Amino acid sequence: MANAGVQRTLALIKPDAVNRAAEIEKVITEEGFTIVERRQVTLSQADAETFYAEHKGKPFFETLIEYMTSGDVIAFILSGDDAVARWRQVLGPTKVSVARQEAPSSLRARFGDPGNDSKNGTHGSDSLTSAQREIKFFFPDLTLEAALTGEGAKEY
Ligand code: RTP
Ligand code: MG
Repeated sequence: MANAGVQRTLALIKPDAVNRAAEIEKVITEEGFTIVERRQVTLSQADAETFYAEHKGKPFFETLIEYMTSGDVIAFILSGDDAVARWRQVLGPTKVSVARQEAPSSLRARFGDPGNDSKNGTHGSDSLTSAQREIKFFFPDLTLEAALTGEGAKEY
């Protein structure tokens, strides 16, 4: 398969894992991603509902919104080769119990709550289209072009 090239993706540390942000950031850099932007924010109910609009009406939606507004989240723009798919790979399966079985070294296996299918500690955009939308959502001050190309973005 052709190399996807350098991409940007949106990563989140969810509220229950924010107290372990340093360990998660270490994994981010060890896996070869560059942190282009980082921002700690508290999501309002409306923010969380907008971010997860695709899940409105699903049985876990209310629990998910409650979880995502229960404390700060940390948002990152990550840059790297094939970043969208590769960051999803680093996350592991959505459910922590499954992640612990199938990908014990993944972030969700290590930092999620195995007793709760919502509290999986971390997020990553599931496609380039989602990445564009989610980067714009968390970093509205960057123009979309800057967010994608790095022009005008801070270098760390
Ligand atoms: P995310 O969007 O957070 O990166 O997770 P994902 O793509 O792997 O999974 P998705 O299907 O988009 O689900 C979004 C988030 O909702 C919570 N969830 N709870 N109780 C449940 O059965 C359940 N299923 C999903 C998780 O926090 C999941 O990450
Ligand atoms: Mg998702």
